[in-house]
Amino acid sequence: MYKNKSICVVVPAYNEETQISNVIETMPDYVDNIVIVDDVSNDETVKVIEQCRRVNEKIVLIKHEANQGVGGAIGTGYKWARDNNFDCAVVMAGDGQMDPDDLAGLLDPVVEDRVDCSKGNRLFTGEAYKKIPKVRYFGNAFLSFLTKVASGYWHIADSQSGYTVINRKILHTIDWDTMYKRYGQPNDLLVRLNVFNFRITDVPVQPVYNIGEKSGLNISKVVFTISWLLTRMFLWRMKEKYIIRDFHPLILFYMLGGLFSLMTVVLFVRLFYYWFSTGHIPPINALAAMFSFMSASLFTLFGMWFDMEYNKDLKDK
Ligand SMILES: Nc1nc2c(ncn2[C@@H]2O[C@H](COP(=O)(O)OP(=O)(O)O)[C@@H](O)[C@H]2O)c(=O)[nH]1
Ligand SMILES: [Mg+2]
Repeated sequence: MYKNKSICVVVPAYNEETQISNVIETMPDYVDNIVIVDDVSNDETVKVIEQCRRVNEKIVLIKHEANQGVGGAIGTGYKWARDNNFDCAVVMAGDGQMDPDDLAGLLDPVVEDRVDCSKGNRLFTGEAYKKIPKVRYFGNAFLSFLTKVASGYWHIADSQSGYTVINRKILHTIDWDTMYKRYGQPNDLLVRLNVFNFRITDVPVQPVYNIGEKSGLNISKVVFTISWLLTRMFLWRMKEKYIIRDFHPLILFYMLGGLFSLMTVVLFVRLFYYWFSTGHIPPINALAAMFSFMSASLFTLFGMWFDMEYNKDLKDK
């Protein structure tokens, strides 16, 4: 128990035979249960966990029958926490990249009911730029920007950090079976939380690298799949939040922004085609392309601004 709230830590683990025992041993005492979800690891992960379980009765081991990916494993853990009536569910990786000393700081805003969800942010310390490999750092920055647009949580950054705490209300509201099953899970969850107006805050945590972890993530591949996921989730959120639950004019701004963006592309392609085939640009064509570009940027920016305004209270005050 932490400040009278029961705490369940969900640990997704795939081929972590060298790392998992350290995660278990360094778990703070106030954690009530550690639910480790193995995803058909093909090394000795399960054996190591079973050994630890003999001396540590807080451990619950769930074994998937087929590999579902890290998001699928987190969903399984959350459902266990929900069905066992926990107050808070935490996610910590099985490779030891989440510092247990940061956990109390993440739990505080949730157990004090200032927010419904808190998330670790590794960028506050300034150390991150030195510690996180560069390709990942910039991939993360790009995805964090897209996640702001898609989720409407403009005050949240470092979207790829999976170190999170959620409360009982979230556990019982979100449909965990439909949550994204692979590396885009943190992004998917943020968009879903926004539709239900859950409050969320970022808490500074330490970036942990070079402790023997081996990442299964290929950043150049994941940037494309998560961008596509975020595009779909953005459209879904617009429908759910601003059409079904409310009718907000920002939807018109975003729609006009999209329409003019499409027109801008068509007009610029036409312009270059003329340029290359005849050697000159008809002024009316150039004017139309520029007008279309300006309208697209303005409408889109206004859409974003309204969205930001609508969600500005969903944070720790
Ligand atoms: N259950 C499960 N866990 C996974 C899977 N892929 C990764 N993980 C776990 O998710 C955590 C983060 O994965 P990792 O590859 O280290 O991602 P990174 O730290 O963002 O580079 C680690 O604890 C992995 O063991 C999977 O397919 N299933
Ligand atoms: Mg890792």
